Amino acid sequence: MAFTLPKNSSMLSSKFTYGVATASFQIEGGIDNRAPCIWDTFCATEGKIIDGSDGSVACDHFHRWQDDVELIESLGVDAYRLSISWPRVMNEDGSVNQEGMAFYIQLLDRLNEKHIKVFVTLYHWDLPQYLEEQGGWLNRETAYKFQQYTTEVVKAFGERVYAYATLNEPFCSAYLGYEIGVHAPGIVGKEYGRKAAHHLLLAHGLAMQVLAKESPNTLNGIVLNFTPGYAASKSLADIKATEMANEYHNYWYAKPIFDGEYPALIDSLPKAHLPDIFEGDMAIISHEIDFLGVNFYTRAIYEADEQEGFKEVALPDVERTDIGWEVYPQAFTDLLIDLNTRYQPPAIYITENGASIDDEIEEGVVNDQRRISYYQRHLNAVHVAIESGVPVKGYFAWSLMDNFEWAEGYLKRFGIVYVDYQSQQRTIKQSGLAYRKLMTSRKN
Ligand code: IFM
Repeated sequence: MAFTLPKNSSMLSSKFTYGVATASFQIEGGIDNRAPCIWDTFCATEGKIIDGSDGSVACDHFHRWQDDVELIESLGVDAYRLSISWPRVMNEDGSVNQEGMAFYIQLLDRLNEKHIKVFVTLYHWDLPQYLEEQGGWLNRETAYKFQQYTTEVVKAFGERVYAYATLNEPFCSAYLGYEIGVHAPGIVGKEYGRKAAHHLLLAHGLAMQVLAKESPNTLNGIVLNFTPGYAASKSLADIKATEMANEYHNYWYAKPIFDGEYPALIDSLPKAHLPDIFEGDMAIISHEIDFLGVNFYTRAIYEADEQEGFKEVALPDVERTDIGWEVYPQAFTDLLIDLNTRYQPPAIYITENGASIDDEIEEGVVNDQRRISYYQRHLNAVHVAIESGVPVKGYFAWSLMDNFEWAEGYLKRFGIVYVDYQSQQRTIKQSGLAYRKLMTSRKN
């Protein structure tokens, strides 16, 4: 089985970057060697993680990283996207945890030896618990702590990195973590989400200042997730509600970065829900970026709601992945064209795309045809966007391997490599083999 793309597709060129992605908390384990993070605390809170699991072992990547680099190499990728665990490299007193930093340096060195480009994400949700105790992302000071952490990482990593993303999916950190509370730290209240978002965006801008100055040779940017909203009907009310939802969930993060202002919706939100925006904040947030990382999985359908303005509804009888997300690749093309039209980003990398499927391993084979079909259609969707002029330069499959899927624990598998959590054995799925074929068959 192989993925196919039209013969003349720029995605068949070796200049197009293909990779696999992971995140620290989801794969590392090795918790005795770092300070606790908000996800350790959240996992330890009864009822927060569906299967009652945690990240203490995960894929045990902290101890198995050498084999994992071999695995990554064996897939034939150009690039590996990983995240740095902030509580592994920074102590509470602001000093560097040298052992933690050394862990990443050896990993980066090995990837460099193998000519695998390293895409580093500085924050993929594992905030040090000691910072949460000071208010976490509700505390403006956390943004400045992030800037200091970025400075230390950049100094330590030197020339080893190809691209830095400041944050992964600030929507999830702010909305899921501080507004509806289904992610760590589990805070609930409309008065918190936008405040956390503002401090996250400020942290991004402050880190961009450091990256632009101290690491001018890397591509520096941010990773945002988008779940484009579509109206449930042609009624004006549903269309307006959908615009509102898109501003609240999607453009809330992109517009400040590109345009230096929040979406117009900000004017109709209650004052108590708004962040304190200091003079100069929006200029910091809209620091020029070299690339926008786009994470895409699905779309959402909205209808008007008298109380909330908009309400998400579920379409009956549509194809869904195991996590319940609709498979709708057209939204991927639409999104990429829309982002390009609105903001003209200098470059876009698809930093995550993939499917959760209830895989089974039989005689050493994981025949994940539904995931293969998902990837095939989404690769095509990216191709169509490129043909329409969107500057997509690379694509990362989420994920390298099955891992800790946040509030879903280990029940949802997104990997192109199967992980047996008992033995920690890794098995490349059929989707992984198809991806390898696509990458290794490129000619020029
Ligand atoms: O596993 C997550 C990842 O950490 C962030 N983006 C979405 C993925 C699937 O839910």
